[in-house]
Amino acid sequence: MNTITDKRIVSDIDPFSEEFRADPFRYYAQLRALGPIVWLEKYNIWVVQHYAQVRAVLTDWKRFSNAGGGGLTNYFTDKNWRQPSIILEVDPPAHDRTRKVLMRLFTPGALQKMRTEFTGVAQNLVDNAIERGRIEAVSELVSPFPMKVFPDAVGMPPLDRDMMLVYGGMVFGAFGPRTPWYDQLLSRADEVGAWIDAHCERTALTPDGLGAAIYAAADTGEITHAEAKLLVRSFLSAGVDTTIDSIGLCLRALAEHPEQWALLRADPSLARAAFEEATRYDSSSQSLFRTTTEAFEFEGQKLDKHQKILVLIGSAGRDPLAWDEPDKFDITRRITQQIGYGAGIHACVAQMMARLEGEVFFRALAEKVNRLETDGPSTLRLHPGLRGLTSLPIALDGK
Ligand code: OVM
Repeated sequence: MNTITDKRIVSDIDPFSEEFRADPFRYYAQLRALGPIVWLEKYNIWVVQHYAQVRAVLTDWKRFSNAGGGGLTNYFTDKNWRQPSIILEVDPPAHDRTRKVLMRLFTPGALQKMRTEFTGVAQNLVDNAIERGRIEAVSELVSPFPMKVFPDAVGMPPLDRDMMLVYGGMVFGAFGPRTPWYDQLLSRADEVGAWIDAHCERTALTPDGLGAAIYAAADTGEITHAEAKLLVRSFLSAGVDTTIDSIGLCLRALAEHPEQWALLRADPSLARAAFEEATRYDSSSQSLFRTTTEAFEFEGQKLDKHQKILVLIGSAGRDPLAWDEPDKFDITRRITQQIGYGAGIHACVAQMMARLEGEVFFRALAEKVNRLETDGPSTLRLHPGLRGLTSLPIALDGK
């Protein structure tokens, strides 16, 4: 009998259940009340839920590795459905080489060019929404934005929305447990995988986009051409659903907090801060996984080698030990410790592009829209994967 192991705090909470996903914030508070690290008996995994422990895990890549896979599947012991990501699901030194190539894409100049292009798209979408007056915002206003600006920036032809949704479901659904819903999705893995692959080929990309810039790093020998293709795949995997869902949740937060909307409408320069606050308060990426590389003690608890840790960044963003009035949506909050993009060496590599999309979208909205209200109940996606809305009816008037 191991006395350290006996200290384990056990919970039967299921973070992948529909009940949990319908209101994760209530369960986060329950988990935080239990202790700094909790054993989830349903999946035999650890979970951390406080800001300090979340940051500690994410910044200790040697002991909390990404090579075990981005989700519940443990690559140290089991095989995954798709070839592992060569940036997300590897440790240094392999990680540093691929990360460097992507980091270089987001220079101030590149972002400035994107800003100009994104702004035109956002303004058009907002104008169309105002013209209609009452819309289902997810399909008519929110998702068309990343679906247009992202492939344009990468240098891809317009993307098939249904294919992207199915692929996103597969990538992020794979971070959860095997369920009938997930198996059903995976039945299309060959077809969707081939479609994605074809879009990542150099010949499918324009010569002036981010995709071409990734292939340019292959020409200099920094990475191989096969690696370039996989990095384009990472872009396509992580870059569309995440921003659609985060912008949708931010829009809902604004529509449901009229006083916050009034602030933004009066001062559109608050758009970036509003999106930053939504990334803390309620955004698409609520959790990440790490896998232990050895046995060691963490927070007085013995962890074994190759154990999975669920890292609840969404809970860290609501931790009262780290934030004043964490459950309040306050777009004037000064955020210097954002955790919504993760932390450490794997923190979202395109976070400046994500912030830019949010800023540009909400600035266009604030500049053009006067009344913004919910127009019926919104619905959340409840199966495992990203947090996001499947519908958001809103009513809006122009200025
Ligand atoms: C990747 C990838 C896929 C999904 C998410 C992600 C949050 C990365 O294929 O590299 O980062």
